[in-house]
Amino acid sequence: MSLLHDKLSKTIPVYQNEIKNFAKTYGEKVIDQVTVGALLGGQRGIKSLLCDTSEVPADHGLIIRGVPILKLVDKLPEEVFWLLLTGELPSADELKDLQGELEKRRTVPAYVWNVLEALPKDSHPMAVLNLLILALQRESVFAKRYNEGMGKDDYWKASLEDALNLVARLPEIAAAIYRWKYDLGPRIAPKPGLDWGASYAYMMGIEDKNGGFARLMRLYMTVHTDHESGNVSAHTSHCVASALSDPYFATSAGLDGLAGPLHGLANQEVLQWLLDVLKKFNGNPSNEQLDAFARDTLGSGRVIPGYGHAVLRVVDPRFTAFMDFGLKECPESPVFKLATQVFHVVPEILKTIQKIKDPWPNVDSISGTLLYHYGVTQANYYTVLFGVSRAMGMCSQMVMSRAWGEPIQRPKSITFKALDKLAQA
Ligand code: HAX
Repeated sequence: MSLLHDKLSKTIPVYQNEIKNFAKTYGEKVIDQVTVGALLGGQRGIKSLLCDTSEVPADHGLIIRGVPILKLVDKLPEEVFWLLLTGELPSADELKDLQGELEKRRTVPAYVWNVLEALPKDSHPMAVLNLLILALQRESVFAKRYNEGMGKDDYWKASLEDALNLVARLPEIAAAIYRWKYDLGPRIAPKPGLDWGASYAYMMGIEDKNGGFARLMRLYMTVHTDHESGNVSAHTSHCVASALSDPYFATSAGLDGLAGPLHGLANQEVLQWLLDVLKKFNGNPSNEQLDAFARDTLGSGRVIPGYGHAVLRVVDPRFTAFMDFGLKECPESPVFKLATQVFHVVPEILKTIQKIKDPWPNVDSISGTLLYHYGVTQANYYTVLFGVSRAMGMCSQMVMSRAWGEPIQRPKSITFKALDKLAQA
């Protein structure tokens, strides 16, 4: 058994008991109300999900298990994975053990490559990623043990097995998608001894003389892991897993949601928007030109991608993490420079539009510019990188939900007629 499994075997029973007793004591306590506005507004802000892996206060941004994300930027993604699951950062021995587990589990079955090769090259990389995760579903330990009659107390253990196996394999799968999709040559096998993020960078085959791309990939994978449970991808995977669909089904479903332009696909949209600006002005524009370009986008009924957020009301700290990285590693990159210029111009415009609640940049407004600098110029791949990292968060949430025994989710829908009646009453 892994040290992670051992640790969770000690902490999870305490967590289970706490929640069971809490439900008994406070089951009838009202904690929120549903207004007609919230119902018609995408259930925005209704407190109706339990998530202990992370939280996102509107005025702070992402906090993972009590640690603000800007305090985690020097950590490896696998350290954050441990933190998400256990509530503590791993010791050196625990980290080594987890890395050993991931290395041991990372071999991708050959049939996955057959599925990849059979797909049309013009498939969106997110469709390919999600299909390959589904292809792996037959490996699910959760599904197998469930069919063998596993008891409820063991659900989290089987989910953890699936989580570890999936997280271990995703970098090789995602790197293979990159090389296949853009005709970059044969797959690159993992190199022993590399950490999880650096290994992903290596398998993509990007030339990385000073290690900058590996550093970016570690940061990228660290900051994208989790964002509490109400966002579309986490919420979806959470809901699917509540039916006891295994982590392969639930992760693939969640990542389908990540592939929407209002969510994770925004990073692809941002890069395209920035390249359009550079093309139109034959290089970096003046602030006045950029202002006019942004107003044109808004005037044509489109959103400015990478700006605004359903929860945040401050600059996304993940944006700050990438901004700091870019200022240190590639301050002269034209596309990165443009993203920093947009940060000075666009919020001033968005602040003047009353309906927009958050005029500030989110993570997607800048992440792609750094990838672009290192040669990952294919914007429609960016959400795959996001997804590989986010799988850690979704899987961690699933382990915790199976641990406390979350029942199948089943909110209630009502007809407009019934809503009208309730509103008039
Ligand atoms: N540009 C133009 N209009 C915007 C806007 C932006 N960046 N952000 C919000 N708005 C508009 C909304 O479209 C909405 O207009 P309508 O009422 O006409 O539909 C209005 O302002 C109110 O929206 P809001 O309450 O401020 O924001 P929402 O919670 O409804 O939506 C979104 C949050 C992130 C979807 C929104 O800000 C947006 O579309 N941003 C651009 C896309 C983007 O960057 N998405 C990534 C978000 C982060 C993420 O999930 N990453 O994975």
